[in-house]
Amino acid sequence: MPEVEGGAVPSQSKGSWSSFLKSIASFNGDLASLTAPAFILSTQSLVEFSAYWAENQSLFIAPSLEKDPAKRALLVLKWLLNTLKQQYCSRSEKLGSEKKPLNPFLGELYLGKWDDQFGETTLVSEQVSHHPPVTAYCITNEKHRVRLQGYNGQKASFSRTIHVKQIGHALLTLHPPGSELAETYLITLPALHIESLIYGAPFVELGKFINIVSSTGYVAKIDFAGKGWLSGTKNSFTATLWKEHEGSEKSPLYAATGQWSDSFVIKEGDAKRGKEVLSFKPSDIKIAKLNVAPIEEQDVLESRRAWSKVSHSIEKGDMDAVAHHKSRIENAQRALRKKEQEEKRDWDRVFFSQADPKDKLEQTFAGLVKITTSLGAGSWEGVAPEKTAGVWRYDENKAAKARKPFHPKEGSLAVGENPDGSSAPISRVTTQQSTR
Ligand code: HC3
Repeated sequence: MPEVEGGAVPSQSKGSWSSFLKSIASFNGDLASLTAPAFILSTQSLVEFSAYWAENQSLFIAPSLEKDPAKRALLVLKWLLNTLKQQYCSRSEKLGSEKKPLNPFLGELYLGKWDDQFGETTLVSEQVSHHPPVTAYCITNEKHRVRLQGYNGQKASFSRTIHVKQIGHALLTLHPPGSELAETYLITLPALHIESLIYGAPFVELGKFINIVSSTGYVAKIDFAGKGWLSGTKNSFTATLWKEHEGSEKSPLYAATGQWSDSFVIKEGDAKRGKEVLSFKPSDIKIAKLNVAPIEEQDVLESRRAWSKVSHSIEKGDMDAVAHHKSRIENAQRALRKKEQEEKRDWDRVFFSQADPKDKLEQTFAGLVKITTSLGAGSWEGVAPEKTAGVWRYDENKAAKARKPFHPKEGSLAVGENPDGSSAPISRVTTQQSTR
């Protein structure tokens, strides 16, 4: 990668890249408001990112096959460490840099399944809030009784580069072999910042920590110390796993060190003296892409169908058409919000609802939150309902009733399409060579 200011920026885009850099120095923290140059726009919406959690199917299922609770907790840690490469650097590896994803509209859906030797695993990802932007997801394998659900929003700031705090959390629920008792793992989300912005080839580096706290009493902490921080090695981390009241971060059962994007080792006991039990390379793991319905079979609210015209225009580099098709969706969304306000009602989420404090899961969750907070994660914003428009959970009752068309009355209106599938008339918008 050229280590020259703007060195990776196509020559015709140098001007727009430096204007973009100037604009982010004073942006308001709302990532959606960033207007990025054409070459850095992605055709993928943020609702699609939920799939990264389970593309390593064998590792996602593995904990539910393990009888020993300590080893199960270790397998959860191994799975999670492995998801990081997919979540945070698979795009820049594939595309040469981290592009700016499409901002999901309220009600946008990304649905699909993995079907393999582990049976069927389904993904439901839904944009449950637009202001602030929040995506909720639920990934379920019925055969092995594993479910991951969670939601996340982002809060950004600028100081030398873009820093992003993630607000929200994930909950993994599984049933150990032969047991009817569910166990739950609360997973916190790491902070991140963008590296190499100045050179025009942005990529993600993780910061702060992730905690995994289990209802079985096992606790793991992953500390990130990427390039430019403590160790100077890109994507580096140290992790420890211990049992509450029996061990501690300083005297763990297992410790892992390495680079989450490259390779790491897991040792019994502490990282310095312990015996190696496993060495691991995320790139050796088979990645299974999610099967998504062909666009013509998708609902109007499904991401790839809704954004298809925008995505084609980005691929063709036709920025006028990008702006035109984006504003069709944005205008339709504005009109719908206005209508809802007038009629004093809210958009119906198809798969998610607000958490019900009376639920068993919420009681377990409250206990896990206490442990997380006691670990010194004082500034943790994993539960900040005012910043994520609530605490979002998968709603089995809603999901059982969900059928296409998901919003028979307003689905087409929501994306600016006529009910017959044609585009609603809209005045053509022309812009400069950059768009949100
Ligand atoms: C910050 C980010 C959008 C958010 C992305 C999140 C946090 C979304 C949830 C996933 O589970 C994990 C994840 C991975 C990457 C995060 C993106 C990286 C860059 C993107 C910014 C909005 C783009 C900034 C623009 C530019 C041009 C620098 O890439």
